[in-house]
Amino acid sequence: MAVIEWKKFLIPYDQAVEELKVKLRSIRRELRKKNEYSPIEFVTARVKEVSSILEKANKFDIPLDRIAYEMEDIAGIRIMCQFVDDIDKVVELIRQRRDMQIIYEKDYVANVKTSGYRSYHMIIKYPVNMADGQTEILAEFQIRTLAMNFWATVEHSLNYKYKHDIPTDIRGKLKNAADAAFKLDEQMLEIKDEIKDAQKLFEVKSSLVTSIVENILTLSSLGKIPEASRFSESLNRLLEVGEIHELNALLEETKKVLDKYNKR
Ligand code: 0O2
Ligand code: 0O2
Repeated sequence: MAVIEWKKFLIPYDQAVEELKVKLRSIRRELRKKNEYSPIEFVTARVKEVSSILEKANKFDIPLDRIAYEMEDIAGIRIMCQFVDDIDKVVELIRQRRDMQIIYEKDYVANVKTSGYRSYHMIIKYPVNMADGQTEILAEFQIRTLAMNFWATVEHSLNYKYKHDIPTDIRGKLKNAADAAFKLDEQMLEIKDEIKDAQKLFEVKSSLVTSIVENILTLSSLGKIPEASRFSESLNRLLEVGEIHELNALLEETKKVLDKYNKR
């Protein structure tokens, strides 16, 4: 049987996981900066533990020298979405990328597993530039909603606790919980526009408040304390109940006063 130097073997996987995490989080950051909706809510990733790799190789009869080719989830990236239809958008984003190659996809959202598990899986081939040249590794994307993730995480822990032999009554309860998670996703989709509007409103307000605070700080640093205090008080009054047009008006006022001093 082949002997594997695990530390060395896992280096490209560690690197791939770090790179993919950054790349996917950047999509979110870029869209948010442009004030656009991001179908990606958050991203986690991990390299499989050696003990789990060995366990899986044993279970599926994978010879150790075939692990890199036959075990597809040594590098695992999980992408969480707010709404079910965001999953399709993320899948599309990944399909369009030139820096990875899709090997195959498994749609456990349309084809729910008997356990109740739902997620969209994509297996990709990803090139990693190492100190001594390029190598390619396989990685698994799991794309799911927050509700799907909550359920899968709980079920995963229970499987671990009961060594994949969850008692029937708990299995039944998990099945009910899976149905509830499914319904929650459906209901969230129904009020999606309302939720997105509220989130947008929050973002617009918070960016207005940030600009006002910056102007107040500039006024203070110019020694214009009475104006700065007056604007601070107005801002405090608007913080909780202020409408967008009121915050906008306050921002304009601070700009006018700042312009006056800057022109001098
Ligand atoms: P487990 O086994 O669930 O207890 P960061 O600080 O976020 O930049 P960090 O801390 O290295 O980086 O990793 P991050 O993003 O917190 O992600 C680690 C988590 O990945 C794991 O936590 C899991 O929640 C998740 N994860 C676990 N298994 C898988 C998997 O099979 N596929 C994917 N895609 N993600 C997985 P733990 O506690 O390390 O792991
Ligand atoms: P980990 O790191 O413990 O999560 P299979 O024999 O069908 O179960 P296969 O063929 O390797 O497994 O691929 P599949 O079905 O696409 O599953 C790959 C991964 O999806 C699993 O990795 C899990 O992370 C997740 N998954 C699949 N089914 C379930 C499920 O019923 N419940 C939960 N919680 N997660 C699931 P591993 O190998 O379990 O590793």
